[in-house]
Amino acid sequence: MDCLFCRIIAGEIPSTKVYENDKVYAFRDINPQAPTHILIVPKQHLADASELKGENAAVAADIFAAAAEIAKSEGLTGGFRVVTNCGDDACQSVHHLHFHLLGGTKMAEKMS
Ligand code: DGP
Repeated sequence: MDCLFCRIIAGEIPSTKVYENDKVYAFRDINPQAPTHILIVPKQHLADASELKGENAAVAADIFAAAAEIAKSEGLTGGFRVVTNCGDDACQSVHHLHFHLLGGTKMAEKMS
């Protein structure tokens, strides 16, 4: 298994877990870009958001259901942002689908 996030999900590499269910694992980003910065990843290995189609479409629902729960447990009452980077133009660096959950501050209106 040479995927970093598969190894984190398997517990082979330590992480600060904030949420887990049978489909989803979430942990704090090692390089936070907001007061709250959590990575939400499907346990199923998908490379990126371009694979969220057909039989994988339910993965997106699982991720956003987890995001809403985590935002509540993290006290993000002012709101939050969910971002996924897909491919080189978006600077995706880990090729296991993941969503950044950001919050705890007023974020920039511009996203690129
Ligand atoms: P992206 O650029 O969208 O592929 O985001 C990858 C994120 O993963 C980046 O914000 C840093 C984070 N990250 C990379 N390696 C590790 C790690 O070993 N542990 C944790 N907690 N986060 C990591």
